Amino acid sequence: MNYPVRARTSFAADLHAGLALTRRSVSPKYFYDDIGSRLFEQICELPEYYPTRSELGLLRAHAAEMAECMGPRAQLIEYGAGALRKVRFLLDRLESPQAFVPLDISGAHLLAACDELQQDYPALCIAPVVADFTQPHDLPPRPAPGSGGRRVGFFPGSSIGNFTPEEAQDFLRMAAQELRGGGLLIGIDLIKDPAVLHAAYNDAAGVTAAFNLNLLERARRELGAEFDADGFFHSAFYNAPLQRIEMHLMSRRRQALLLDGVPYQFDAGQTLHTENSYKYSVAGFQAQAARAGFRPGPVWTDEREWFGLLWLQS
Ligand code: AVJ
Repeated sequence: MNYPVRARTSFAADLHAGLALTRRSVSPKYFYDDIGSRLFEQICELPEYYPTRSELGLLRAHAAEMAECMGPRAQLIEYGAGALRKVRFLLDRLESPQAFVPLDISGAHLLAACDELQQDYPALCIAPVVADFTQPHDLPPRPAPGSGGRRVGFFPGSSIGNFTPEEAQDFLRMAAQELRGGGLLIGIDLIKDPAVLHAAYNDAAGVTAAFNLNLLERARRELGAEFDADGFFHSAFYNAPLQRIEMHLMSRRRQALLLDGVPYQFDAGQTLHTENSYKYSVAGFQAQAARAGFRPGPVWTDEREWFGLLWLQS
């Protein structure tokens, strides 16, 4: 395994900037410290949270066709790697992959997952990159021109749902360049009954609430932020006109959150917006990807059409 490439993040600077806005917000990428990454894995097991199960079902059933799209000797880039569970279905079917390159912002988590993967795939070249993949990042060199292998991408979990349409476009344009001559296998959460969506982000066990609140707890742990532990609560709802779930941390009362000595006043009911999770139609997403330089390819969806995996040719 190669030595990972390190990148810095700036939680403190971004949190200050987000708290200074009229509509306070912070990037959901800051959910994923070690505790947050673990909570997210718990979310994926929840009965109400269908995306992970739906996508795993699609991978189980169709990984051979997906691997076929990627071709032999592929260099497989995974954007936002997490626990590295889903990619195993592809690795089991890929013909002599050249390398597997998982990118993730959570370093400790990524390296632990790579160690585990390496044990089960001892011959696989794993080259992890600790980086925010929305920012310029290093990658290993492309497969040699004569090798017949292509650089291909895997972006599962509907992680692209966290991006605004403009950010999604930026990502797709970057990926189309980075993966030119190959393609991208991407998971998207599909537009559906809002009641189903609501339940997925308001689970009965309260894991999603803990995941959301961990963002503030992380600010307390890492940045020394001061606030009442019970001063904020989890709020998640479907914004139908914008086709997205919104998650917020809502203040129960008038109070101040203190960050580096700066007091940020919250009124009762005022929120810190922590996440958007956009839902797409297959045709709508393909049209957007086409504007970024991808040609639409095969599509796999579950029976209820709740989740889709799309192959996009670059
Ligand atoms: C990892 C962004 C796909 O939007 O469903 C799950 C994150 N947030 N529950 C999603 C999440 C609350 C998840 N993504």
